[in-house]
Amino acid sequence: MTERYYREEEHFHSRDRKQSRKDRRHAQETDRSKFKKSDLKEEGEPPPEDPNLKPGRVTAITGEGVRVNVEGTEFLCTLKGFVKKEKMQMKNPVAVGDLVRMLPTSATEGSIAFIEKRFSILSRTDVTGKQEQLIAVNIDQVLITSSLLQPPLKPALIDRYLIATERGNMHPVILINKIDQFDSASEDVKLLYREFLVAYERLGYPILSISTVDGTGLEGLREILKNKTSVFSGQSGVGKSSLLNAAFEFDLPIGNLTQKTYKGSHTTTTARLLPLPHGGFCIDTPGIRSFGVWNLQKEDVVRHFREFEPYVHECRYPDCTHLIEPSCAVQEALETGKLSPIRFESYQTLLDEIEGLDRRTKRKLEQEP
Ligand SMILES: Nc1nc2c(ncn2[C@@H]2O[C@H](COP(=O)(O)OP(=O)(O)O)[C@@H](O)[C@H]2O)c(=O)[nH]1
Ligand SMILES: [Mg+2]
Ligand SMILES: [Zn+2]
Repeated sequence: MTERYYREEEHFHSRDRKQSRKDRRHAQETDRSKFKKSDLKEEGEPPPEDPNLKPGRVTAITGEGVRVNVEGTEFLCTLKGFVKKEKMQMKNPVAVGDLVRMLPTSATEGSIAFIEKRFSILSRTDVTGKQEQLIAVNIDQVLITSSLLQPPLKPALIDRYLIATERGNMHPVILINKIDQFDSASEDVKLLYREFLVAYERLGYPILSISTVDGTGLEGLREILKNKTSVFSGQSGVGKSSLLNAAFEFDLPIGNLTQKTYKGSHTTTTARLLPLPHGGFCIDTPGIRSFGVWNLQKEDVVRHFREFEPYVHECRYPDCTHLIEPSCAVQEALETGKLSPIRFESYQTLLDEIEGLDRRTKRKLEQEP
């Protein structure tokens, strides 16, 4: 899997982990009063009262370090040894959007001493499946971006983002880009698009059909982004960077779609927090091949399909999976057209996947001596 950006970020964090162990040891040897265990700041604790510390916001994480904006000036920072230990055990203890306190060490460099409590987190399961990987934090809304045709609309992927958005305390907005291709689309694609709109609008999700080619929806997008912090998420090639360029005249690199997969070529390699000309911030993220919701348990899935709820209550089996059981109220609702087949399929796919993961873990455990 080529996930250049995340590899770069990973490289930074693994290097930093080693460095911070070294820092801690060195500090303990030179000054016993510093870096004591009690110095580890707990989540939500007030920041250390050091007048030299400057409040800033993380704008990007690259192989070189963490970029922190302090009153308009960018500093390239490292993480100080006592940044929370548990955070160090995450895939990436610091993320784009983090509010931090940093100690300048020169006019352009510094070290992060404290990370403020986050009010929202967009994360996913990392490629190993074992750790939470932060994509961006302290954001108001996730623009779940997809395209109509190239790559094709994938409601199951949109549902995963919807779940992650809900769990991470953010508002979702669904963007369907490349709507200029509607006329040239097949009847199947047109039908799926229409069914999608009906089902998701009924659920109350805001949806914007948009095009960077003919300008459809760009004014609406600017309105949505105004004075908020937003993150653009979605498969590579759907047009996230193009949308930002078209709406705000940014100059972000755009990818070519490969003929075979219609996926982009990972032109955006680093998530970046960009100030918007009319107020607000947005984060363009690099494309990811797969998106797994972090720590999603089988029992939790149905809660995120909120329209299933009345039928779940009616269901006669308390532990019904609503997939194969006979005379299940959820399936009856599906058969009588009260529930959308798109949503049901997505529910099924998610459960199957979690089951599959479970089975794999079980098999592994059984194989272990
Ligand atoms: N037809 C059409 N193509 C678009 C539109 N927006 C972007 N593209 C194309 O989609 C490809 C991927 O765009 P890019 O912005 O790099 O996608 P990202 O990976 O999501 O950032 C490029 O070839 C763009 O020219 C659109 O509204 N309509
Ligand atoms: Mg891009
Ligand atoms: Zn049931």
